[in-house]
Amino acid sequence: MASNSNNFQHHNIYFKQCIFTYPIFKIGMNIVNNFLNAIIMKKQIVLSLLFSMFLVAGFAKDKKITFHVNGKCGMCEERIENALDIKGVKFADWSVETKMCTVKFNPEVISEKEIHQIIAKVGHDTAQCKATDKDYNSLHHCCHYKRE
Ligand SMILES: [Cu+2]
Repeated sequence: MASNSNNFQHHNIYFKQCIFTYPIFKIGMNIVNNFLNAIIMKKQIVLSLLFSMFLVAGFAKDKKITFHVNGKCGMCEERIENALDIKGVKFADWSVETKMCTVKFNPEVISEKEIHQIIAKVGHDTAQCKATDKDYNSLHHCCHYKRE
């Protein structure tokens, strides 16, 4: 009998502890859960923001233009295309036959005017920007195209 009542007392103490600690434990778990959920939500928001930024960067910005650039030979082609191998320009092609230059670029990084100036700086007159005599004269003699 004595051991039985002892057992009961033990249970009673344990039960009382449970009643006390369980709500605290539950509140604690809720806080931890909310905290973890907040972190997961934040991660999802950051990931979707990054993803939409990638989409905008990849598709919305490029502009394609085609304009006349004076020149003569394959060396001119190399010179013009190399000059446009810069930040903001995605694609550049100049044709010896047609003298037309096609450029695909990001207008937020480089302007159309700057593209014309860059080509003029290496000695080639463009539809919008004439090379200086000094820059024209420093071209290889094979490349001295007829100026308009
Ligand atoms: Cu040339």
